[in-house]
Amino acid sequence: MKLQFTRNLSSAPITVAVTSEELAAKKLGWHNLEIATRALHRDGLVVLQDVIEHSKLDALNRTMVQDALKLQALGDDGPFNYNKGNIQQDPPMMKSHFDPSIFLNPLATQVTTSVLGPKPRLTFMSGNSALPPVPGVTPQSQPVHTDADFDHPESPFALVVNVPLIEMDINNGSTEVWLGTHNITSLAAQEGKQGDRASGRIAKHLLEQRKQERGPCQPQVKKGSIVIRDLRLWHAGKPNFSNDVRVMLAMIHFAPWFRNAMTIEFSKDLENVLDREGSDLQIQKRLVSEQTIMDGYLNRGYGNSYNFDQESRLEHF
Ligand SMILES: O=C(O)CCC(=O)C(=O)O
Ligand SMILES: [Fe+2]
Repeated sequence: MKLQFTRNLSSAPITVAVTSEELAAKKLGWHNLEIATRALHRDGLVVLQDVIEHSKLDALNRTMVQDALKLQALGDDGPFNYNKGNIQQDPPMMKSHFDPSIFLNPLATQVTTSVLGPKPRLTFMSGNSALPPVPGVTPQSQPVHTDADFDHPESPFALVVNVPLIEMDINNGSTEVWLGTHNITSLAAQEGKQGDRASGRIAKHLLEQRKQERGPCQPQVKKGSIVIRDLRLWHAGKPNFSNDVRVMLAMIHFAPWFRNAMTIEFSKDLENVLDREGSDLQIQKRLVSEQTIMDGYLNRGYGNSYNFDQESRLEHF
């Protein structure tokens, strides 16, 4: 029998109602910053609502939906994650498609900084697209997993900043999340080797046990929201039963002390924007020509082929 000192908490995430004043100031007030920070520590996830202008999301969505269909057409050779209904998909990192309120949102960075410390490292910018059903194929859920598929710190070290480009709900594959699991999980809970296509899966008996304590939820997330999730949190991509591709961008902010070595490829024409709008982050970047971006951005790996661990890790902590 496990000792229980905690009160029963909801399976549904906390949503911060960002005010128009906060939006204009590009800064949350203390009250909302407290809510977001405490939610991330307690639940491992928080939603910031009414943060991004819909027209900006629509413009990017038009491009990325077209791209998603190209990637889907690659079939077995495509960058799918766990099953073919969910693909890893980069946005084109060039000025014509880059809106800082989407990729370098100051409110998101304020919250990640509150948890991780000054100047989080931005080393990963990609997306997960839940694809509409294919005739003759039964829509599948991903196994419940953690994206931290390695021996990770027990304190917050990485936050995923998710920006869905359309409203997300049960019908179009809103991500299933298991709140609070970031605080109880470790490598011992996982199956699969780091980097494998299906790594990070949580053992079945642990899911059964956790369900009794605090079950999963597929939240409805309004368009214009940002979802910030602890990298350790148990979650699963769910089937998209709708006719619309559901694109959800994923930017990872690592703690400044966590020496993740990944770099992001950007077009040179973004250099000034990144310097100006990303000055509260350490952006680990490689500047390349626009042509190199065009040739490469739809030709990357699946999600778990990236290394979210750090260099020269402490061995005996
Ligand atoms: O697309 C989603 O909702 C989640 C995808 C995911 O968790 C993954 O591919 O690792
Ligand atoms: Fe995942």
